Amino acid sequence: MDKPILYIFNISHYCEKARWALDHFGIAHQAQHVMVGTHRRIARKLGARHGSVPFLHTAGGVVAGSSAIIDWGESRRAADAPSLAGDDPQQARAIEKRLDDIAGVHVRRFYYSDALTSDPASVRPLFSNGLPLWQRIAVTLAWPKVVAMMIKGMDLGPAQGQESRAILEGELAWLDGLLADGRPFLAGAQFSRADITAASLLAPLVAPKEHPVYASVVFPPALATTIVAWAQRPTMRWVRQTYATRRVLARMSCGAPAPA
Ligand SMILES: N[C@@H](CCC(=O)N[C@@H](CS)C(=O)NCC(=O)O)C(=O)O
Repeated sequence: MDKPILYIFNISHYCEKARWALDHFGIAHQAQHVMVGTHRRIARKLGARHGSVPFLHTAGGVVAGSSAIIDWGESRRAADAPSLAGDDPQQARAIEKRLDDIAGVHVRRFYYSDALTSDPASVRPLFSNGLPLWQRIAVTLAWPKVVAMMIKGMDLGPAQGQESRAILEGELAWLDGLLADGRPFLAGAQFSRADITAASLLAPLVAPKEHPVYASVVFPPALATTIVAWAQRPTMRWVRQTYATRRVLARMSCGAPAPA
């Protein structure tokens, strides 16, 4: 195989985390936007133990999950690409895990609770852009079913959206607290996997212009209002700054920007 294939949903912030890490490591890869509904079958066929995106098809097998993809990339990074382990690897992993388990889940639930109940059609292009024509048609035809499954599967709705927003307030207060001493990185003195995780998973609340997808997304009303209300929080400033300084460089180092 020529290059590893990273299977993604363009909209997914966990996929952005994996894509950013591979770019940072200077590992050439093909980002393959996969049709919702087929992703689990493809993952199973490749031998993944679970079917969520992102998963990476490599010559040596499949690597599933953003965290495992970072681990895989660590030992294959380009000679001039710095490690993402951080100078306090335990702390970097602990921060990453908390972000994966809480902020990542609730950013997604907050966004979809608003978008899929107020204007589901606005989300569809994010799942169909970049797919071959027949798959775009299939996504369009299946969209009402997909929306119903997402609402059930992620427990979405106005009250749930507000609950997720409140949980995010707590997580942002924690991150604002970490950043209060003016540190440039979340864990120790080096840019690490904790930073890529925080910036990617919070990017839907910031829409940084360097993001390969969100810069052109129209956000639903509650999210748009929240983006403005939270824009000057230390964490959001930090996400913008991290994208501006680190994401562009990472994409250049890989030499092949991911498709939007
Ligand atoms: N902790 C996982 C989370 C992955 C995840 O939740 N992926 C979502 C997209 S944001 C997904 O594939 N959902 C559809 C599914 O699980 O079938 C990671 O970091 O990779």
